[in-house]
Amino acid sequence: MQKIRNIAVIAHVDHGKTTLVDGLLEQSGTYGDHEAHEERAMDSNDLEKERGITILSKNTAIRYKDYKINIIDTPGHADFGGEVERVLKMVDGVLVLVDAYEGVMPQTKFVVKKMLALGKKPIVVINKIDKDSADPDRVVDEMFDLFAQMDATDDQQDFPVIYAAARDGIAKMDMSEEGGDFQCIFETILNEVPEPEGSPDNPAQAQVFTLDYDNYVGKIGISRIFNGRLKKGDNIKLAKADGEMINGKISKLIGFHGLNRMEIQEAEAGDIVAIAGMETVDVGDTICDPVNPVALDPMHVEEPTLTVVFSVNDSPLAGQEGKHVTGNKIRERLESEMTTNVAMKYEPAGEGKFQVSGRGELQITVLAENMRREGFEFGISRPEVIVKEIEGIKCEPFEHLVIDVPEELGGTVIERLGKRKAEMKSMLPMGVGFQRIEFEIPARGLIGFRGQFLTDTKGEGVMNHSFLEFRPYSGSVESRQYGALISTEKGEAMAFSIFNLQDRGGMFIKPQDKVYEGMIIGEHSRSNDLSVNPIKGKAQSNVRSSGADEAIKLVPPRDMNLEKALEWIEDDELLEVTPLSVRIRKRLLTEAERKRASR
Ligand SMILES: Nc1nc2c(ncn2[C@@H]2O[C@H](COP(=O)(O)OP(=O)(O)OP(=O)(O)O)[C@@H](O)[C@H]2O)c(=O)[nH]1
Ligand SMILES: [Mg+2]
Repeated sequence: MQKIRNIAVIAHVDHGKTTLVDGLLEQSGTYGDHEAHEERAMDSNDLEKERGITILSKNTAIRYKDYKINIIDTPGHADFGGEVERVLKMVDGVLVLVDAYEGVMPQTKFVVKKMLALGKKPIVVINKIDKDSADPDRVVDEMFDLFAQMDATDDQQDFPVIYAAARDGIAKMDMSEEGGDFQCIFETILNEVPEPEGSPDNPAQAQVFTLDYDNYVGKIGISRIFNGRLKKGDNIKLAKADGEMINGKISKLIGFHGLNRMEIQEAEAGDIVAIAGMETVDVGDTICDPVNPVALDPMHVEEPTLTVVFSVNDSPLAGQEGKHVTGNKIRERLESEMTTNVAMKYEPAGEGKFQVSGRGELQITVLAENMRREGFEFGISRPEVIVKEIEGIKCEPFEHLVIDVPEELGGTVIERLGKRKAEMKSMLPMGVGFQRIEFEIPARGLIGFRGQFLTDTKGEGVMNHSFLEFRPYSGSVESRQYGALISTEKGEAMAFSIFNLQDRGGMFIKPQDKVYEGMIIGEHSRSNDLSVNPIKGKAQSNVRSSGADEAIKLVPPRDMNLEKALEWIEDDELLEVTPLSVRIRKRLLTEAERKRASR
């Protein structure tokens, strides 16, 4: 039997997982001599590269001595936490990274809790020790405390600690050592992570934990083989979550090595491979021996907590910038998304309307962003949390929120969050004049909070949150404080009118931008909506003006990207998303309609 170790790399967002995997690939000599590779090589899709975050978990394999180490890099953002949970079932040990300054963050808690509950063996990596503000001793203590709080077993609590500057390829077991490289990480993996259980001689059992799609071979299930052998061409039975058994055949078997995937003929217990040939394959399905089919425990797929409505764009500018604009096209696209993205759900919601649910705003924006790049044009409504009934009680999702703010601003932020039904749990000084405040807050209270928070803290505050649980509904929370500046006209915005409007609030548009009646062009500095004319040119007059008024000084417009705009809008507003623009509008475009509706 092959010597294998299976590990996942888990952590809070940005603590350096993908960078560490770069180092593991590099220092194991997995790359060929002339193989080109970029920084954070595993973040392979466009959005991941642009945003510098991991969206999908991905696996790779390296050789170290005579071992094969399968590594799964996971996303750290809370919206993708469900995926981490599934990945954890596929591995025997984990590298838990934690930033040497930031320490334990909401998603650190989330992933550590899941990992401990599944009985995995942790190796703690204190990363970014090169930072000036690094405080590795404090962070090690925080990890010990966290493990203890979360009922780690003695064996888990006795975790090895590695200190690393992953970006510089440095790792060591002792802070006092000079230099150091990733040898100690490889050795610790070999020594601490249990070898896979199961036997190649048992009837085959493999479980699918991620789906992929390829135009040539169709749906692909990335799977961990727990028992037996799988060969290309094998007949198998596919055990579904509902107990159904479907006959299938392995048309292709794909192995991983570094950044490459290659066709292989055979794989055996303990390994992680991609399997093609089963059109109905889903996450959690077991690929079984056809004679002796025994399904593995189905996998828990996290429920969505947030929902929005995608709709056919019906603004006056509809159809001018997009390629795919019809309800049919949008429906097909959403349906195809759902075949590989198990964490999201979709259902039709009336003529030209589609309800899309997921784990958070980022997950929804990533889908919308991909669609607009593919040429789609559509509307999106304000995100709503999913309310559900548990034992007869109306419940809503709650989040664990951690904010780091300059000390003098703590009070302001606490007051704001109070109005959003947050409950403060702790407050600690963080050194360098910052304090860390932890809250529990209904997810509803967080919608639209980020923009406010960044303004309140002049961009210095940092906030992080992750899903806690469903709890009884907490009543109404404060929403947006300011009204909208709404265009009364259709045409192109004029510098002169924007100049005159800018003391009414913050503008979202610049001269020459297209506007229409009912489009929102800025945020009013008061709480009510205000209708304005942004296309008025300067009136001709006989009075000679001095040269000075030619130099109109415009404040740069606020950049309302998809995420910011989605957080900003209210129930009676919509986003209009096209490949070229993100516009904000009132659902009802004319003032008369809005007046009628408000009666
Ligand atoms: N100073 C310092 N920065 C690092 C180190 N390792 C990673 N970084 C930086 O931290 C940032 C995040 O690194 P990533 O590897 O993308 O982090 P990640 O954990 O994979 O992030 P997500 O996948 O989005 O959760 C990047 O800008 C890295 O260059 C380190 O050892 N020291
Ligand atoms: Mg990453």
